Amino acid sequence: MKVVIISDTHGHARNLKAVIDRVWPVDALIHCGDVEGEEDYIEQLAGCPLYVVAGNNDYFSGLARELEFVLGGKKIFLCHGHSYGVSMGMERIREEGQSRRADIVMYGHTHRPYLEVGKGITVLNPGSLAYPRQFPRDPSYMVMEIDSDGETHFTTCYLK
Ligand SMILES: [Mn+2]
Repeated sequence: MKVVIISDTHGHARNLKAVIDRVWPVDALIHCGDVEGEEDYIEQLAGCPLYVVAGNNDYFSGLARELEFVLGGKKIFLCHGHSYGVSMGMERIREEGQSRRADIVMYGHTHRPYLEVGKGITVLNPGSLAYPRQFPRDPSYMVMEIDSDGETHFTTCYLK
């Protein structure tokens, strides 16, 4: 199973076309929030199941703030992360994921890719496809592959 994770497109999801050219077909697309009204456009473009949550800039959106779901036997906790102080550190969001017995926590908000593969839990942020803040400022996304043994592999990818 192959899944692409993106975040913080802020109404400028056009970079998703380049990701689709590179990575598709995939089994699902996950968006960690700050989608700014483009969820239908993104879902049509992707042509696969879309899991998306509201970010702090999705004021009037009817999207869920947090989601829990299972993909490839892995329990995923998806949220934008601003409610768990992710700009200050990963402690609170990691603890929240542990209390929910999640295998993988996915968040956004910081516009910086982050990947922490722990023994019990993995915490990740794909960065922003529209407004990257890490150096160098290349738009980023992540690919998650779950193999037939149930092992997960994560790759952070950049558009240059
Ligand atoms: Mn944002």
